[in-house]
Amino acid sequence: MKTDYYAKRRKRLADEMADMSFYFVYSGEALESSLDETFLFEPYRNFIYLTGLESEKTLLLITKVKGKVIERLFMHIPSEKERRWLGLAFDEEVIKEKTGINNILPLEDFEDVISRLMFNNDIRYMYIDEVRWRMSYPLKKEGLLANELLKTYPYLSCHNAFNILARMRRVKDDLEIAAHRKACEITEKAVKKMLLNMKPGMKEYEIEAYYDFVLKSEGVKAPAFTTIAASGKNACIMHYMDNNTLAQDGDLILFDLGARYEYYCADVSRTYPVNGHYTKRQRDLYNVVLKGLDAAESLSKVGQLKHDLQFISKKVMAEELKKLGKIKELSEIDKYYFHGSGHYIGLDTHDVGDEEDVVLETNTMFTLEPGLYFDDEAIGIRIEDTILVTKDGPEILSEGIPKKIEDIESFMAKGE
Ligand SMILES: [Mn+2]
Repeated sequence: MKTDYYAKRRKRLADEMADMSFYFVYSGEALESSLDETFLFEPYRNFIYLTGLESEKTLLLITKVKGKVIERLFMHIPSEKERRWLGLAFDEEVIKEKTGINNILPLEDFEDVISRLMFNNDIRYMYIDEVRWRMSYPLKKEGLLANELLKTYPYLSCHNAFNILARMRRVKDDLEIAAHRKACEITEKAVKKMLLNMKPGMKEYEIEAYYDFVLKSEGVKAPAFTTIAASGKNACIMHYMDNNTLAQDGDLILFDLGARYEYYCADVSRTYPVNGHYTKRQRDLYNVVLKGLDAAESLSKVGQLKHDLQFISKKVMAEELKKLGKIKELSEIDKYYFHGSGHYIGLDTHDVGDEEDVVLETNTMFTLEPGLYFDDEAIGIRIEDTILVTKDGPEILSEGIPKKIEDIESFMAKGE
């Protein structure tokens, strides 16, 4: 049962908590976009990881007192008006069943529960859970609450549990792997739809629309990240997202995209010929990148230093470019290859858990994405796969998305 996975994750967290402590995490709220509109609500990923719940304005509190662990959810109970206008539902039994948490309380009760907890017990540690990408970002609910609690209980010792969760999230359980597979399957279906409909003279966004259509049809509310559809020289701009240029006959087009399923992200890049056929030159350069990717993928095994995989791709690509006469010295590859290759993937596209000197473990998932960018030839090529490390070696979850030149050309020849 799904619920068991969430319960197990919470237990692992509680096991890492010191005795006489409490932990809390907030689900978040939809952010204002303009006037009365809000952005799509994105639950805080550690919250959804521990509960499976997508509800806004919800706090999970885990207390550990004399070894006894109690879990509580504090939820915003929708008013009549909210039920009418937003259809916000609140069914305690459904929430209990979904999360495996039996104590469901109104959000306003959080203060009372903490007051009693602090008064009745010698609580020493407070764990908050706050993701902090930049020091300058405003404090989130967890940080604000922690500041308030520290003013009231200055003898509490406060810790951020974010990295405990990050290490947990690095190794995926079966529920997560299944969701990832699904995200990759949808991505595959969507890319194939695009390939069968792409023609010279279409705008990049027209091509992208075929991909979006499949995502929507599969119930994907939002992709894992903004799609890059970059034809010709646009492919040499790393984060080109305008996608409004005419894709010309003879151009290559670079896609970097991924569907999201139950918040699990796929991340795949492919570089295809707009007209269905690579020129000799495009073919040669494409195969340089593909060889770079293959070399790193074949070494994606348990115990491999993850950070080193990018250098393996780079070395192979440099040798191949030298063979083609594009460079004379191997070091000249830096002119054409200048980004890192690969990141963990999970509830976030660039997922957590990427510490120094970390080696690949069974059930870790990551991407490899070598690329070469030739401004002088208006050619940018990146090929990226989503990879699962199994005990028997790498499993490429995006393998079904055409990647070899002969497969691409024969697939595109089918047309729709
Ligand atoms: Mn990526």
